Parts: sequence; C-alpha cells; structure tokens
Amino acid sequence: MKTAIALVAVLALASVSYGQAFWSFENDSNGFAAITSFSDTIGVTDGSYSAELTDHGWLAYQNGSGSFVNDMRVNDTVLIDFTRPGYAGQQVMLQLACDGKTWTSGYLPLTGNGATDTIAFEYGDMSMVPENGWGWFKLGLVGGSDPVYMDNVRFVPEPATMALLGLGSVAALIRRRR
Ligand SMILES: [Ca+2]
Repeated sequence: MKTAIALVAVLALASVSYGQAFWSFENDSNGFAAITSFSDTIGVTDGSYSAELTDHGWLAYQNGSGSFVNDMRVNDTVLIDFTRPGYAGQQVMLQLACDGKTWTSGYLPLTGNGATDTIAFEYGDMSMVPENGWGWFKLGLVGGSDPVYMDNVRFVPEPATMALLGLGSVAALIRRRR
C-alpha cells in the first residue's frame, strides 16, 4: 500500500516537473524569429498570452537556439495547444533536429471554428539523443491563411517512460528504508 502511494506521488511529481509549459509566449517569442504578435484573448491556455501565427509557409516558425534540447528526452511527446478561430481543415506539422538527426511529423489537423486542440507530436520511436545537444524546432501550417494561435508548448514523457522513472524512484526509496 505504501509502495502504491509512493508510486502515485512520484508519478504526480514527474508529470508536474516534465509537463510544465516550456514555451508560453508571454509577450515573448521564446526564440522563434517569426513570432512577432501575441494575443491576450484568443488561444491562451497558459499564462496571459498566446503567440499569433500568420505565416503559412513550409516550417515557417523556427527556433534554432537549441536551448530546448537539454529539456527533451528520447521518448518525450511534444504537446502544443493550437486555437484556430477560422474554418476547419488547417493542419500543423513539426520538425525536430538534434544529435545530427532530423524527425518530421505528419500533418495533423486542427478542428477550427475557435476550438483549442492539444496536438501531440510523438517522436519517441526515433533514434536521436537530445542530451547530445544542438538542434532546431520548426513548426509549419498548411491549408488556409487565417491566423492560428499557439500556447503551452511542453515536453512530456510517454507513459511507459514515466512508469519506469516512477518505479526506479520507488525502488530507490524502498532500498533506502531497508
Ligand atoms: Ca501563454
């Protein structure tokens, strides 16, 4: 019973520390050169502002600072909240590079009509090692020219990784008690 409680506590802690907003665009481009406008009314899912995306070019939004690489893990999922006031049918994509490798997602559809979609980009099946450093993070939009609003970019371990992290911590706790 104590072990179960400890496991739940560790998982809760893990999700808090790894699931927090990494980029929240609080009137701040957070290193994305193409982001210059923010909204305090549309698509705000963390803090007080979202980023307004108006450029619909191929992977138009690039963050090449590489600073995010240290916060990524091999099996993370990138979660991003997108809100599109216009019609449905627009799609988003993500490209990540680090450790000399590149991964590009498919196009993932947005609901449109003012709905907020939390899009999960899963790159856990690739072989890049974030800890090895350098990289870029590029976002693109296709299928329309209306603005899309983005907020609350976070890196979240996939459930299996979180469970392993939790079990490892619990095992360490149990060993310490003996
Ligand atoms: Ca925000």
